Amino acid sequence: MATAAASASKGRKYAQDTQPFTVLIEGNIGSGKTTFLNHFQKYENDVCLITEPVEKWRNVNGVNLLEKMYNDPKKWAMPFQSYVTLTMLQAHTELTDKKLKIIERSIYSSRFCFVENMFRNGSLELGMYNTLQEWYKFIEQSVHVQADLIIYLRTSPEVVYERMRERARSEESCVPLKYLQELHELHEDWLIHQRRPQQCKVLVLDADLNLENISSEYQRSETSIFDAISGA
Ligand code: D5M
Repeated sequence: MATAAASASKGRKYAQDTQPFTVLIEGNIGSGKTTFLNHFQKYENDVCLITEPVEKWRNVNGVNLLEKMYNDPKKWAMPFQSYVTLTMLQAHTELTDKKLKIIERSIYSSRFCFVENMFRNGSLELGMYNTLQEWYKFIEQSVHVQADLIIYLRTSPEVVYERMRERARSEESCVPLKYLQELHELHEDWLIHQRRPQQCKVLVLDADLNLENISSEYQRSETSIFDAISGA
């Protein structure tokens, strides 16, 4: 198998020819990404669904990096982001013979939202932040991580704060509303105000809606995805 560096030196990106139409599901913590993905289970013959690798982050050979990152961000934000980058890269390049791939979050949300926020709030030092940016630049130049469509599950911070508290994931017990407000603004900057480099179309769904009322939003996204594939 070609390496990323070898592919790049030939002007081709690693995994460029092996990826189907790719959709990223983006949104704040508790925005309903997993529920959204579950909606597509019925198309499992045609769709490769890749959930966010949270369980890997919670158990790196017995070490819970997610917990350590929340409890002691100054020490653990960098190793956590390093591992997130690896696991998201695995997700972006995973092979499939299905014609559609849907990935929960991406290397982009790590970069534009979480890492940016950790730098601004002092969890990442400048040298750590710059190291991660160098990784992102190299990955962007040499590996095919681009998506064809982003679906943004847009929420209000207050709504996702309630959902996060209800689901009560132990690692997130210390997460304040302010953190979700900051992440919200970074998602908005990226996906609504287009203040980050982003080449693909963004479909925005109202993800404040509860489960009973969100089905029309799911339907809209399904139509958009299948229309885009047939026109691709
Ligand atoms: O839950 C995923 C959890 O992982 C949530 O606590 C946010 C956290 N997460 C996800 N990606 C990152 C990055 N890149 N940095 C820091 N924290 C992250 P979910 O409900 O899917 O949002």
